[in-house]
Amino acid sequence: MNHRRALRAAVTVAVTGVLAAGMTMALTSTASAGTTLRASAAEKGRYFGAAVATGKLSTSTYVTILNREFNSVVAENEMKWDATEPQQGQFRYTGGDRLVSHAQANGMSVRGHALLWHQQQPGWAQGMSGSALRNAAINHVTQVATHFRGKIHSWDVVNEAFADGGGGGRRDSNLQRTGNDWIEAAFRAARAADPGAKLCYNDYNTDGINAKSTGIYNMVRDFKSRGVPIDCVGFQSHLGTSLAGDYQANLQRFADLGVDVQITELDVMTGGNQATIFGAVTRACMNVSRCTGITVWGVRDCDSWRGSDNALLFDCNGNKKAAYTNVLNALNAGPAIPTTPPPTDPPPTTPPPTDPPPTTPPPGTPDGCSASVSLNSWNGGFVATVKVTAGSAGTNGWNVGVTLASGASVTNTWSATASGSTGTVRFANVDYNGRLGAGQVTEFGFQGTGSGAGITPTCTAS
Ligand code: G2I
Repeated sequence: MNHRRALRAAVTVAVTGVLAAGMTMALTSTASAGTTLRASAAEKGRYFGAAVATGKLSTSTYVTILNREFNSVVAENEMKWDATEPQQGQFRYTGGDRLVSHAQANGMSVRGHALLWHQQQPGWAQGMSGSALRNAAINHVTQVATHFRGKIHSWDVVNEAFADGGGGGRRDSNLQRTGNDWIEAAFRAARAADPGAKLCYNDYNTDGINAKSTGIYNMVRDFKSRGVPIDCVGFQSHLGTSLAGDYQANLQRFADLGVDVQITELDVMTGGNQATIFGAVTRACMNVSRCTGITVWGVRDCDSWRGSDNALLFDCNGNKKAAYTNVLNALNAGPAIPTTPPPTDPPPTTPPPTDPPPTTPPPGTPDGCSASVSLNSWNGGFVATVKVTAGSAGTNGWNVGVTLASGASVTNTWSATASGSTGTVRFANVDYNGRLGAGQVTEFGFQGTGSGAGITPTCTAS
């Protein structure tokens, strides 16, 4: 079904209590008897989440349900571009930080939504184009992912970039007009900024094998073949009165590409089939071992952007609906995500070498440090990720110099401090990454305008 865009705010999620065992349990379809969505999902190695409007975290009915039933949250609006960078270069994290705190206090993980999207852009970005917009967008990704670094389970790096209708191609937008590589540039910047977060592409009308989901499938396959960092695909699943027969097969074909899949914004039109569809979607996820979690787009019907559709699991008074029961039963009946079995190989029969460590460094390991760069370039800008490797003596600190092409300049830097922005620019370690043991590696990055061609870093250790 189509998106409806005028809505209401939504929900909150929280949870306390049992985050039980999950991952170590059953490898097969062992039924369990969890009595909350979060406990039942966790027993099967998965999360069950809700979209939250932080304004509702002071509403007690809402928070009670959130904390009891959910172990994952996503901000319905507060981590979007318009909310986090209302003026260019001025970042505001109040709502997002509040949600993260609530999650941490209640044993919930956080999905980040969404770094780049054609909707809900701040006014200043809506009016931009070309390399100015590309640079602003990549800077946005870098800044926001850096701010929340280490706190986000999965980021929707790019949201809704494919067109509806039969073509299976990209949606036109100001971002798309900066060049077809904008999506991969965003994923690379997000990886550099928060290497621990899973990076997802998220979209709607992808609930089955159709032209749009196939367009996305082809992009993911291409990204995997070229090493573009993508870890997961989100299927929003804003559903109507029926569910495509190949819903599960579609999830599975993406999983078979080597990415996780997640149901990210589930809600279902009210009516005779609502509870059945909620149950079927949950079963489909449980049957796909790489389907790692389900998020519903709000807590109670009255919290939903879909207004009178009554599209969620709890009624406006906070009572569980039939759909809730079907979801809970499907979680309890489903298989757990298989855990990776411990290695069964016998331990090596040759003893480890007992020679004393060499006193001279192996050839090719300089005494000081070395640096190498990987570049993510587009027409008009680039992101450089620099790997610093300590030599045989380790480092107390390091300093990396690069000479930029004429016309190029550094616009922002992470995990290092830059001196200068054009010509020869030097990057010094920050306090937490200067001290490296022999052979140890750290990374920093910077974004620039102009061409990144020919950057050859040189490293000096102290
Ligand atoms: O449209 C449903 C969802 C489709 N996928 C991406 C999601 O990010 C999207 O969420 C909705 C929110 O549920 C709405 O709450 O995104 C809408 C914006 O496109 C959100 O609506 C906005 C209203 O348009 C604004 O007028 C309002 O100020 O919510 C804002 C905060 O209540």
